[in-house]
Amino acid sequence: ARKQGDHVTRQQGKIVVTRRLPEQVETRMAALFDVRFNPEDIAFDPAALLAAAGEAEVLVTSITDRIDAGLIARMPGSLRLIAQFGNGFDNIDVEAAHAAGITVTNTPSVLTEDTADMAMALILSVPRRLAEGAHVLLRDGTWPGWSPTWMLGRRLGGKALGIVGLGRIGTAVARRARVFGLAIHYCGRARKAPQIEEALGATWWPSLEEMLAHVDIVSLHTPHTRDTYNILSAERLGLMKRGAFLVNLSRPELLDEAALAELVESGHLSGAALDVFEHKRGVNARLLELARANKVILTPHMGSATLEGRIEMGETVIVNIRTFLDGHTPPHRVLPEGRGPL
Ligand code: 8YV
Repeated sequence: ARKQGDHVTRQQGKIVVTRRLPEQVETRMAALFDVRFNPEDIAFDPAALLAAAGEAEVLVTSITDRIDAGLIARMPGSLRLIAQFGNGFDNIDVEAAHAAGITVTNTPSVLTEDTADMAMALILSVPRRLAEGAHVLLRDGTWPGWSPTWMLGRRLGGKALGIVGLGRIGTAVARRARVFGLAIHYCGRARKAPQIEEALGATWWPSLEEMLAHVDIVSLHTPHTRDTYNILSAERLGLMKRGAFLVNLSRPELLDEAALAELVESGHLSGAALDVFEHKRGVNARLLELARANKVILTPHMGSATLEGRIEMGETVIVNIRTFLDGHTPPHRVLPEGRGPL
């Protein structure tokens, strides 16, 4: 039987990892634990995982690995910890894990700044027509030459940015955006302390609907939970200002992709920059078509993808595992309670 407090020495820790991790992380983990990496880099195959699991005490997962109640029930009885290599953990049924006596951890903080950098890059990319100008025209040799009327985008300074979720990443985005001259607006579960609002120059909106109707750019920085699923529904997206645009580096489940495509197609929204898509379904065909027409910028879930960030995520996973195997509560334990409505 699994007991949360059992003491196990580090060297005995049997770990199974769902996929390959950056070399530096794998080397470090292999030096510390008895570890097996799934040789597949991209695909997640529950059957292969179960076959590789052996008597694993720890399972290391990533965002596209669906660790649902059914899989948790079929994992070996030795499993006591699911250590997510990532900040978000909506791929894991934390309630089912908890009910089975399995602890869950994640790697917050270490990817905050990298993700905020990418958010800023995407916020800049739509109004300044970055992908179209820098990538397509020169690469394809379709640039007719410079003219004062050519490639006119829209100025970022003076526009209003609406941040949905002013948590760690949202705050890091606000700090950057302020330097670019954007007025910061936000909504979220709770209003921030006056000194935080003052430091960011941030204006709080108790209603998401009202904020959407006020801002020029909407950027999503809230996790995907039962309560945030489809918060940007067709109806709410329709409230956005004419000419506004949307940035999503969080989770695809937060918004209605078909409605977003329609609003860009109709010209109501000037565009969108999306880093996340429903992994199983792939990219929505209409959004892909809009990307071909340079109305939408699509990046393949690159928000936190820096070598430094990945190494720090690996270190955080290792700290969580070692602390747990030493019989203590890991620093980044995730609890099953819902995070509550936005
Ligand atoms: C990474 C992410 O792809 O951490 C998250 O929540 O969405 C991404 O930054 C992920 O960490 C890798 O598992």
